[in-house]
Amino acid sequence: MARKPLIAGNWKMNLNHFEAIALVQKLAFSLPAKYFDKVDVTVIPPFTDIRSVQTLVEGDKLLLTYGAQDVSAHDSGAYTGEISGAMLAKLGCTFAVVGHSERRTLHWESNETVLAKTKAALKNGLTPIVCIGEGLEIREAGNQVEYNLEQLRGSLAGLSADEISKVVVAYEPVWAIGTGRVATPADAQEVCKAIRGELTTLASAEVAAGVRVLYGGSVNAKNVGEIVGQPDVDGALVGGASLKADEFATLSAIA
Ligand code: G2H
Repeated sequence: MARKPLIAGNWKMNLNHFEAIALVQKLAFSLPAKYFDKVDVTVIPPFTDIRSVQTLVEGDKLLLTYGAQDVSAHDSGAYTGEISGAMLAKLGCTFAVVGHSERRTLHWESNETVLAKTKAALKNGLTPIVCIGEGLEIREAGNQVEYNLEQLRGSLAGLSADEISKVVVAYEPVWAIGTGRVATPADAQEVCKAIRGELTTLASAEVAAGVRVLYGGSVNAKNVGEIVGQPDVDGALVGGASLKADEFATLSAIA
């Protein structure tokens, strides 16, 4: 099954309302509609910028989509600081990132939490971008495949094949995030291929063939071509380079 590449720009905790508008306007100018025939491009702003992005995307009928960097596992109620899947869906979000390593590490999110958030996203019609990835010690010990598959199984535990068919998986080795040290295309392919194999076991070969598996970690306009050229890498989750309109547009066009 042909998988359309997805380039997702994770802005992390950057850009205020005005900067968000300026970036999306530049992207709209640099990414003409024809690009969207071959690649899906999405931006993942902080919660506070989502409404600004929505206004531009809907007002100018842009083909760019957008999503959130996290979603609450809860539906509503006394959860101070949380944002629900229903709220994000109401703002027109397509995606919700779950289990980014910065949430797993800095906010102690377990696979169980990631699974609950994945379910909350699916329940509200959002596509979860489920992130997994090994630290440097695991990589140096050569245990990266086993470690990532364990995280994958934990983060998708008990989901039906139909639910799994609706997720995007992002492989982001922690040692490559924001460090400028990108995985080699072969490193990315090794783990992304193993992820697809595991999806066959968790769901079916048909589902596994359709799920998009992204690579993330220091992706830029120079290295994106080789990485997404790998047979099991279907796009990229881009951090730092997604804050620069020219570079993000260029790398989206290459993907
Ligand atoms: C990994 C990635 C975006 P960067 O976190 O999710 O960030 O491209 O800055 O390494």
